[in-house]
Amino acid sequence: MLCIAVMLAVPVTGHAETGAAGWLRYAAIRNPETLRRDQALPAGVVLLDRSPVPLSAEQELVRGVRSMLDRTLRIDDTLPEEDAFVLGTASEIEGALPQARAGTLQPESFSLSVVHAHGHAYWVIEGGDARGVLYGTFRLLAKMGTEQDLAMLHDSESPSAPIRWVNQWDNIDGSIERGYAGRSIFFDNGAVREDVSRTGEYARLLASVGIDGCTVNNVNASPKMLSPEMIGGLARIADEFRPWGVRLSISVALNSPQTLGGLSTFDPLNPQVIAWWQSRVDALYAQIPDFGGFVVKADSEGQPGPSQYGRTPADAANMLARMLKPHGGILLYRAFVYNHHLDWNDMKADRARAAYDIFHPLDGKFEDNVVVQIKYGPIDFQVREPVSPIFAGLRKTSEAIELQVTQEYTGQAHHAVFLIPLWKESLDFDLHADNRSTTVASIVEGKAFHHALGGFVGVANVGLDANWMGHPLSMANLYGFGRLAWNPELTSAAIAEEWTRLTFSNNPEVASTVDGILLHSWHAYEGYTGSLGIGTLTDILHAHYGPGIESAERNGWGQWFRADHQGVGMDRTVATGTGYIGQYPPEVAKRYESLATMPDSLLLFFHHVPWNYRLHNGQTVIQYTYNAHYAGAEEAAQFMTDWKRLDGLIDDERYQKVLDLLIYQSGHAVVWRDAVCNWAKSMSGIPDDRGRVGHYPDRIEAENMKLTGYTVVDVTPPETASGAKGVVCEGQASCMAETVFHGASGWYDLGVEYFDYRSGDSTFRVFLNQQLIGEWTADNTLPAERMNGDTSSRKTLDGIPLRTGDTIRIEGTPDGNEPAPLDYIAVDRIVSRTDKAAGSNSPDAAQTKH
Ligand code: GCW
Repeated sequence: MLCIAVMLAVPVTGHAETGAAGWLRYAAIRNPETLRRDQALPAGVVLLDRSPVPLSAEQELVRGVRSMLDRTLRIDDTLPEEDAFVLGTASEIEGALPQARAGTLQPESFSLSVVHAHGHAYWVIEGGDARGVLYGTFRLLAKMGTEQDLAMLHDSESPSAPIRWVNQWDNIDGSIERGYAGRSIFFDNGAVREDVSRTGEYARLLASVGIDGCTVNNVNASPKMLSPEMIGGLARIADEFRPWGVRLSISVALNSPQTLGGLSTFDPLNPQVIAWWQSRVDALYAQIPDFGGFVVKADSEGQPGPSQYGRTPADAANMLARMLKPHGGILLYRAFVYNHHLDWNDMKADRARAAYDIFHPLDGKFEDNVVVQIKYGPIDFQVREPVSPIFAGLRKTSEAIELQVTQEYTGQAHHAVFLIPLWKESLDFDLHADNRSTTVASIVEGKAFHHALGGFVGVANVGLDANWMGHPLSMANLYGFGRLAWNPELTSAAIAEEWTRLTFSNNPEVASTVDGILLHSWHAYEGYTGSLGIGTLTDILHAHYGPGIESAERNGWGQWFRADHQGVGMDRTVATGTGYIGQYPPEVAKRYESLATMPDSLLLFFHHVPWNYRLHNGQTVIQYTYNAHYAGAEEAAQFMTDWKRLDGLIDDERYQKVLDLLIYQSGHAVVWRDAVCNWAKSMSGIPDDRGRVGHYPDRIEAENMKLTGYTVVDVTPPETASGAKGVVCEGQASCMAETVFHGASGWYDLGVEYFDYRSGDSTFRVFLNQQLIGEWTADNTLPAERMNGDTSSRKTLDGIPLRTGDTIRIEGTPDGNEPAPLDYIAVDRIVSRTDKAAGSNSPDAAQTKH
């Protein structure tokens, strides 16, 4: 209790942090009790192996202790005659301090213990190999950073699986596909960038959570990745990675022998093609002896593949795997192979079936260093999907789960969405193969079916922005990915807590506030985007960001939910639908086939039902849709309010950055809510029984205001603007929209809904009668150049005293192609302010106070 009180009394203000340090901030420990306890820690460190990876461990320990405890550890070569940290692999510990040996340690594992010998205490970090020493050291530092009692040090950990990799979707021109934090840390202008120092910092972050591999370029790969110049550049990145035990790998395009090598074919069974690949593999290993291997996306979304020559994925994978094998390299072949020209009119067509249909017949035909890399769900990183049935469909083939750390379909670093609970649902899901327990985690760990390899791949897409991922809270996903890959048994709450303490503060108020936001965020996002398993409902043809509901229907991409006036949902049953459910092992298939046992959360993924179908939770599909979207938007608004509790308790820079993002998110959540609810209402013809949808008494539509210079335009899709219309200022220096306030006098929050294109920085000024009460610039980087669900944004002016008859005027000044577009203003009466509690909600009363 005492320590909590002391900590709360020391606010951290004024001090700015960019987020570049991630969770490796090693913040100074202030809690006097912890400091007193940590007095007992030794003053020196001995490293028994001076190879690069353990050397990083030693330096990291010195750096962390210096930063957290304000002390410099003395470095010794041999065991000193005093207490010390002792770092080494099993055989070295055996030689120097046999009494400390932990028993058999697998590669990459570690054991932490305090051993008393020769009258001294030794804090031993023993690794199964060099990486194990590094991972153990980072674990020890995390324990120190979260103020655990190190005197009790006793921990022994092994990674769940050998493959714990990140993929980066970086293009060689320096852009990043689905990256939301600036340009590539690896490439620029067609080559590896001159300054690759950020890549070493990235590897350090990765190693600190046990990630041991990084694929540096987009799975939509450029053949130029295999040119001699590029290989030289890759070797420079590998040099940065190596001290952190991170192996470099690349994605390759299967047509490289043709486009880069000048051959007439890229048939994987052609001898010349094979010889060409061999020459490239030799060149890679000559310069990068610890090269990790290749990732292959083929026959998918326009990428070249073996099907062009009537060959199978196994033919292509094995050809490459055989060359990598003598070097210890592996070949990851992505199961994300599907036809994106499906026939909408064919009620049996189903994209979800593709991975199983293609890969199940190939089971047992792959080399043992091939791993099939499988997205968690059968479609594409949606806000909720069932697990892919192919996880249970490969008994003799190693598998890895692909998770998307970068928030493509989940808010693109503009929305806070902590993805660990989503991933946990997939990993914990029991597929009941062979009528026994086979969770997805146990399958990818290689345990369930005794696979040689297996593991976890996270599509990370960090960029050059100082804070790596754009949204400070997004880093929790990278941290959590590493932690889960290391140990999928960890709970979401434990991961959130650890990350928050290391990233922000050990202050319990900070920890509980941030954890609360993180742990509710996925559910909130699902609530206001796509509930009941319908899919994310974003514009799937463009940015994959804001609402764009109908974009998923009536085209070849197969992200259908088949909504019409009668009902909604994809019938994937065996009885009447696409038969997809039959790809699951019988126990799971039985549960999904029957509406009686179908979980509500995935209903529309598996079944087509009437809009008024009643869920297990008692609500109809349509009413639940309305309720979930309103509840989700309310939760998002609550995050903003909760975050304000941290003012003064964390550094100003990150406090303000997250606050601005949460304010934006709460506005965009309303855009989502309204778009989906209005669409669902017009589709179903069934009104909201709580009267909210389509009735906005507090809104004044821009198109109904008195306009000077502004013109009214239709917005498409219509549900992405209130009243389906907005106003634009075109061919004018500036324009005005004006209205007279007819409501009751009182305190109000004034929300201005406008559109903020990717380019152009329009400015807006709001006047109450003649008084300027707010102004801002629309300079956010949102992914569209027009009025739609991607660009719709809200600015809220809090606490405005309005009187009946007041004039509210907005002046918009366009910039570039952005015509200062407006949608509406929302005039929300404040009911919970202290003025109200004091018995007055009159602006007259409030004004006399000044
Ligand atoms: O989610 C989709 C993305 C594509 C991506 C593809 C894939 C790299 O929209 O940008 O391409 O998946 O995973 O291959």
